[in-house]
Amino acid sequence: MKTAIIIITIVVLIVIGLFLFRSGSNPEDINDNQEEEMIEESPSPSLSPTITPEEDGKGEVSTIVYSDSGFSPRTLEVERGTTVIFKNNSSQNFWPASAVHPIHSAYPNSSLSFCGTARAINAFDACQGIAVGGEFSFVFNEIGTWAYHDHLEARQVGTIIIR
Ligand SMILES: [Cu+2]
Repeated sequence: MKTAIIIITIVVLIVIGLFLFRSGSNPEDINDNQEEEMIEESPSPSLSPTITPEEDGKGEVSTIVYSDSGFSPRTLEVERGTTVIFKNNSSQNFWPASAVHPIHSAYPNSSLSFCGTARAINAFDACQGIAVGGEFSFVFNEIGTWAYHDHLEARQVGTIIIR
């Protein structure tokens, strides 16, 4: 009988411990973005390495090379926050932009009609032909599967998966 009471007490303590651990870590998950922004404003060397979540690709850079045979890699999977550089190694100008040609509005806050306006800065759209040897870079903050193309050679397409 005593043994049973001891076992039950231990089980109850473990359950309480688990409950406290989980309720203590949940607010941290919900406030991920907020905390990251706060870290940017006031860098704290002792906190930033532990709080930065693993799935955050902020600061990561990936490159897609465009040649006369198209985009390579044709499908790129990266973490949210990654900067993707589209490099023009083809023999003519290129214009990377979100699907769907010709309106370019598949990616959030994107549209060919935003080019030349203040909204262009958030649009997944080069908004102009990029010369041979030049590049266009864009930071992907939206999770999802995003098709894109070369607006000047619309049969050349690719996909970026943001996880
Ligand atoms: Cu287009």
